[in-house]
Amino acid sequence: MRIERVELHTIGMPLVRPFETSFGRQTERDVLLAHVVGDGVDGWGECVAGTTPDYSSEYVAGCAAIIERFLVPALLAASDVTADGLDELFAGVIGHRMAKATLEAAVLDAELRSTGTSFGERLGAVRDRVECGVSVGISPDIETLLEEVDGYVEAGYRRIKLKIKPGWDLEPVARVRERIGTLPLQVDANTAYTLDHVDHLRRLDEYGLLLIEQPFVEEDIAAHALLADSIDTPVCLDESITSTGIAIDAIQRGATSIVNIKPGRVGGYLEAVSIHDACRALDVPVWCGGMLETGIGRAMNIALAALPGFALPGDTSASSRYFAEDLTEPFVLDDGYLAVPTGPGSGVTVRTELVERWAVAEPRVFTRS
Ligand code: OSB
Ligand code: MG
Repeated sequence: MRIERVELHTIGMPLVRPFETSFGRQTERDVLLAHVVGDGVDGWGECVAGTTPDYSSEYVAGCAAIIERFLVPALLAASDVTADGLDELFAGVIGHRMAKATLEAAVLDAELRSTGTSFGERLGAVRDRVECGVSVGISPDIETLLEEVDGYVEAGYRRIKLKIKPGWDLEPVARVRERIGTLPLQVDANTAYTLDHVDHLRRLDEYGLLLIEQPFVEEDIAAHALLADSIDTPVCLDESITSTGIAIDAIQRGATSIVNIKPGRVGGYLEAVSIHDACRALDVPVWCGGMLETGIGRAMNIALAALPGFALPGDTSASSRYFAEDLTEPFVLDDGYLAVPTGPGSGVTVRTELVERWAVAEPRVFTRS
């Protein structure tokens, strides 16, 4: 398609529960949205980067800068843009995968809307609904944690994930395990540990966890392989997995036996499918991570999570887990599942009045010169 116009919107969406970052608590989710228009159709994509660079080196304002200065000019200069061709079109920009993924999502959405194809059909979904888990942040105390977990169990979530860090691991895990019985449970350390903690982490083995996610820094594949050798709980990488090649390498080196796939982290949905395919060929199960997405990214993630290799419940929670009001029609949990959207593109409709109401800056508009 010929892209005529790209709009970038930055909004602040009120969260129902504050989100902890190393820069402090956030009560709003800052979201950068890309809206592309061309060939009589339009598409939306959202950026998964956070306000601050604490999950990865990317962050909202940095993504906006890369998109404005380098990626949008490339899109508007091309005579024919396809989602499949974006890798090559953006090849001059090294890294910045979350920024690239934002535009990929918008272009895919527009492309699929023009042919009446859904994300699920395009990506290769084999299910019409996906099993959902929920990610639970570090709580001020155990009682608050148990209350929050009780609410999610009551809502029907099929797997609980607890964030852990040194000083907040064995006790919360033991107490939650006791509380939820045999409901699947896993933990996510977001790089909070070092190799000095191996003996300590081994003590998690007695709680029958599905997996431990990203205990060590992103770059240290070798440390994860060492841990995987000395612990029964499967090791799963999140932050470290930024491409298909790195996924294959980490699997072959014994650093990860389950992979968390987040489309934004790997540069988009097409790369996410490629990682899924590679993992499947190596018999490694995958699951869909989350980045507090609005209904736009959530719709696309649910389509992805319906691919055959997504063997574990994802952090694909209902809209109400995050927002009192979502940017699209809300995703509502039904018996622990979310339905895969079937309409063209993402299958959801962006409520543009909310994009306006929650705007934190004037939209930036780019057109062909
Ligand atoms: O590590 O999976 C993570 C949120 C932001 C950044 C990193 C992570 C997360 C989550 C929340 O765990 C998952 C979600 O419910 O979207
Ligand atoms: Mg994680």
